[in-house]
Amino acid sequence: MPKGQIIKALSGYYYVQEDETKRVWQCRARGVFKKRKISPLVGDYVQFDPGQNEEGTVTEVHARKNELNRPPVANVDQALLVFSVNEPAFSAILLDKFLVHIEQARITPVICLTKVDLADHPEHQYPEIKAYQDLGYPFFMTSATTQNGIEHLTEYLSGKTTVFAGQSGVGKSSLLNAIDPQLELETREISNRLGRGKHTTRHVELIPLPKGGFVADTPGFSQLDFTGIEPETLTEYFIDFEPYRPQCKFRECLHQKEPKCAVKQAVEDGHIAQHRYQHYIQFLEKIQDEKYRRGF
Ligand SMILES: Nc1nc2c(ncn2[C@@H]2O[C@H](COP(=O)(O)OP(=O)(O)OP(=O)(O)O)[C@@H](O)[C@H]2O)c(=O)[nH]1
Ligand SMILES: [Mg+2]
Ligand SMILES: [Zn+2]
Repeated sequence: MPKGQIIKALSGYYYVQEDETKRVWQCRARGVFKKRKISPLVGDYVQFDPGQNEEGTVTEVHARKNELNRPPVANVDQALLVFSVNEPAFSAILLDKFLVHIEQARITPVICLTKVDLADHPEHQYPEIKAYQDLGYPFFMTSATTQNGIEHLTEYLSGKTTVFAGQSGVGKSSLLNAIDPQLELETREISNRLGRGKHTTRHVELIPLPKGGFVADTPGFSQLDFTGIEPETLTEYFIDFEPYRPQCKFRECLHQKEPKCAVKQAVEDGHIAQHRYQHYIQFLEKIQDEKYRRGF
């Protein structure tokens, strides 16, 4: 059986790129996957039976390095969290939710602030932005309109598999078109002309980059929950708490009401941004509430 990678999923079909020939085969998934509750994802390495009549079958999904449900994709090296300065307005709480979500999946986050042409000084308009520049994750500022920062970002993405994630309309597809104009991905202007609704991109697809590597363009979304996160593990997803956590008096410190908490001290001393800590507490309370309602 030939081997390949799923590069697109659309209307019940999986498009598998064969390793050897690079040819793309249109496949269905075998019924056994449904029984075993496995649903193949874009990015999956698979075995497939090319079949007859141009329709193949995915027969086996190989073990994944990592996987995300939102957006649905597997085996990625990093996630580019795309946020626009304006239209839609920058949201620090949404960015923190995305960071937790990506960290939980053990994928490296990269932050990208787009549409910088729409603000004279993004950091003045949204003072929280400064905290993300200093957080320790790679950070980019770009504009698809002026090409600002595109070259730098393109270099950074080369040779890796990167998933683009962010709300609808922040400019994910526009950014990809700026990176490789030959892609001609559909963006909102084009979809308006075609009279389409809210989400311009409607499926997940792995797109090869000119200098190697892939990017996954995805439909935008903003609803994320904290499924699978325990109150005690949330702290691990806040990179800026890391240097202080070991100094908390209690080993299982939630940095909430405990005395002698080094994280709370670091917030007070200005080493951790206030808003980051506030979001942590909001998320923690939400997780605790859920747990309480589930009856522990
Ligand atoms: N001013 C400005 N507008 C931009 C920029 N990038 C994208 N836009 C506009 O923002 C709108 C949305 O862009 P898209 O690229 O379709 O956004 P998307 O994130 O792919 O949206 P979905 O596919 O719905 O998730 C379009 O009208 C773009 O022209 C930019 O750098 N500057
Ligand atoms: Mg899009
Ligand atoms: Zn603490």
